[in-house]
Amino acid sequence: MAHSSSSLPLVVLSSLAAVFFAGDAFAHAELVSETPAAKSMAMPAPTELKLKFSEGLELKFTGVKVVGPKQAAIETGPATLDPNDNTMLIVPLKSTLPDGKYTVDWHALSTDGHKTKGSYWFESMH
Ligand SMILES: [Cu+2]
Repeated sequence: MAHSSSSLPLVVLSSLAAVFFAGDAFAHAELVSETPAAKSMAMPAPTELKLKFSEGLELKFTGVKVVGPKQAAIETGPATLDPNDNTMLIVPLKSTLPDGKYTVDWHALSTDGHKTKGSYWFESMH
């Protein structure tokens, strides 16, 4: 009796560690690449943003918030997934971006149910 109550937590801990390895390292939707690329200068100004993830996405819980020069919120059209690739998020921009620096805050829910988020910036010149 005393043995089983003290050894159980160890079993739980080691299986949690296994889940962490398998789940975190390989299953979450991490941003793989983006267009315009992070820290790049886009010229001419982009008409859409493309974000490529490592896993399939749930569109309903995946999106971006774009902030431009002077902290202005940038209007985006409805995001879609590439019809042939559910790891590719496409976000249309509603009007030509004024020259300046843009920050893209993204959040994603992968098809395995894990949430991830991150941020990057690019510069635009038309
Ligand atoms: Cu995951």
